[in-house]
This record gives sequence, C-alpha cells and structure tokens, in this order.
Amino acid sequence: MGIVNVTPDSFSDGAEHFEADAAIAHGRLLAEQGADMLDIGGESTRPGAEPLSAEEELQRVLPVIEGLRSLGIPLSIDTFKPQVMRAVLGVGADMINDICGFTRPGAIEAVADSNCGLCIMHMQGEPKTMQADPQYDDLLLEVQQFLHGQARAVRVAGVSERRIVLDPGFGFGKTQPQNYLLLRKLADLDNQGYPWLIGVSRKSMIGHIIGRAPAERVYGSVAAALAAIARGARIIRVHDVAATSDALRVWSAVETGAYL
Ligand code: 8Y7
Repeated sequence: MGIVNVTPDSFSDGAEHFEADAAIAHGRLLAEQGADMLDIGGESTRPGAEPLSAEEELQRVLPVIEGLRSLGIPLSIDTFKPQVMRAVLGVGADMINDICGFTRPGAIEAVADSNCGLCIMHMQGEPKTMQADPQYDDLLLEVQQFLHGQARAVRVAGVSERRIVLDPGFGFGKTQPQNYLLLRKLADLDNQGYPWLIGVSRKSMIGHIIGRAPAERVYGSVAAALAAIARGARIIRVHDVAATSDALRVWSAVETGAYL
C-alpha cells in the first residue's frame, strides 16, 4: 500500500489544483513502482497537526480519487470523518482506513451499507496528545481487545468479515519500547483471522534506532516491513514503494522456493 498525501507543501503556494496534481502524479509513480493499492490522505494525523473540516478534506481528496481511479488498483482513503467516508464511497473509493478504528459517531453507519474494505486501527488518545504519556496495564491485550471489539461492532452492523483488516497502530499512543514490543510480538497477537495491515514507514520508531531524519529512514523502514511480513502481516503501508517492493519480491522468492 503506497502512501499518497494530499497536503499543502512548501512548493504549492496553497494552490489546490497543484496539490491534487502533485498527489495524482505521485500515486501514478507508486503504482508503476509496484504498489498494489494506494492510501490517499487529506488530513495530517501526525502528533500536533491542525484539524481540517470535512469540506476542506474532501476538496483535497476527491480530485485525487478521480485522477487515480483509472489505475485500476484499489484506492483506500485515510479518514476518520463519517461525512468524508460517505462522500468518497459515493465516488468509488474501495477502502476506508480509519485511524480511530470506526469509533467516531456515525463512522460504522457510513461504511456499513457499502462494500468497501475497512482498516480498523488502534490508537490510544488523540493525535494532538497521544504521545505525551502512553500508559497500558497490558499493551498487547489492550490493543487486541480494542481491535476485536471494533471488528465485532462493524460485523454486528452488517459488515462481512471479508471486508475487515486490523492494524495495531504503530506510533499512535505508544512509546518506542511499546512499538517494538508490538512488532516483535505481532505473531502472538490474536487477529481472529483478519489480515494485519502494518504502518511503520519512516516513523519515529525507525528514527529512534538509527537516528536519521524521515527521508533517510528508507532502509530502516524496509527492515521493519520485512520483520512484520515475517510475523504474518499482509498489507504494508509505505512511502517507499520501489524499495519495499524489491525487498518483498526477494523475500517471497526465498519463502516460496519459486527459484529452486
Ligand atoms: C498509519 C495510518 C498513518 C498506520 C494506518 C504516518 C494514516 C502517520 N499511520 N494508517 N496512517 N496505519 N492504517 O507516519 O500506521 O504515516 S499517518
């Protein structure tokens, strides 16, 4: 899963079509590099980011969905707002990636009647403050119980089990030791048969080990991606598709024995 951020950057001068065009070009590049699906996000969820209205978020995301649909690969939309979920599903989005795990009022109802995929992610607290002092009595149990509870809640609302993927939410209300414990123990976490989606790409948990800025975390992120795959992860959310794709292709050649 290749990450497509539709957020103003220093080159855009706030021009909306520029943002969308840049995001579309980036999405096309990631698809060429081997992304099997794209995750399009209009609102930054990094700690301390400014909130965005549903209208503004849609203004950013809708033209990008339009521009990338012809690629023919599934488009996931990273949003926790029910109004955004309904609107993007209306224009053919294939998956909703909700960092709030469909806990916001109306989120489950917004997706239940469609046939979209759902990524249920665990977060402790809220983006603004979640890294201040994450606390758990039993990290693995609490993450697992939250994910099972939300999977049950969406199932009760009529969502087929085939539509659901789970995500422990690396960096979302977790200290670095907690992030590494989660990754190390991923195979011991009960996924109830749902696929794991893992997002560790360029995150501070990588920087924490190697002491490099986000753009210099590619090799470290690839190592973490392989560690997740080795523990059963099925979808890896990454910035660096070319690097991750090469690594996964060699990995699977070894694992499948296709060249023996
Ligand atoms: C994740 C994510 C982010 C993640 C899922 C970043 C939107 C922060 N991280 N969604 N989103 N899992 N499912 O550094 O780990 O990419 S944003």
